[in-house]
Amino acid sequence: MSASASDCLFCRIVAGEIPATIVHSNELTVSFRDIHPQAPTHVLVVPRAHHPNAAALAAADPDLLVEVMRAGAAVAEREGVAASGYRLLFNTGRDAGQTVFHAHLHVLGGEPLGGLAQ
Ligand code: DGP
Repeated sequence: MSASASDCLFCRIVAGEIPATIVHSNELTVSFRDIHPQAPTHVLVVPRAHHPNAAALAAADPDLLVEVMRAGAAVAEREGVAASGYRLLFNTGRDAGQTVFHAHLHVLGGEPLGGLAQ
């Protein structure tokens, strides 16, 4: 998969072309606040490299998927929700409600989250 896609919103955030509130970044991932938060903490972790969804990321670069998960756990620690609990969520495909086709991990927490759905 290509390192970036010029028409991809999250590639443009990674490149600094579109502003976002970044809470964590490293060589492989960037984490920023969701523009429409669904919980007191709602951060998106994206790989810098473009992969259209989590399944494609897992198939192409499983080590990078692990790095995304590790960054999600680091974000939860920094946001102060690790002890009380948090949700890590990938929407994959249309029926799951995926709207941005660059793999992204939702980190949700800061309040009781209820059932399975976001
Ligand atoms: P999903 O439905 O899983 O594809 O989640 C996409 C998320 O991306 C959604 O919760 C809203 C968020 N989002 C969409 N556009 C922007 C943006 O321009 N900036 C930020 N920070 N988040 C965005």
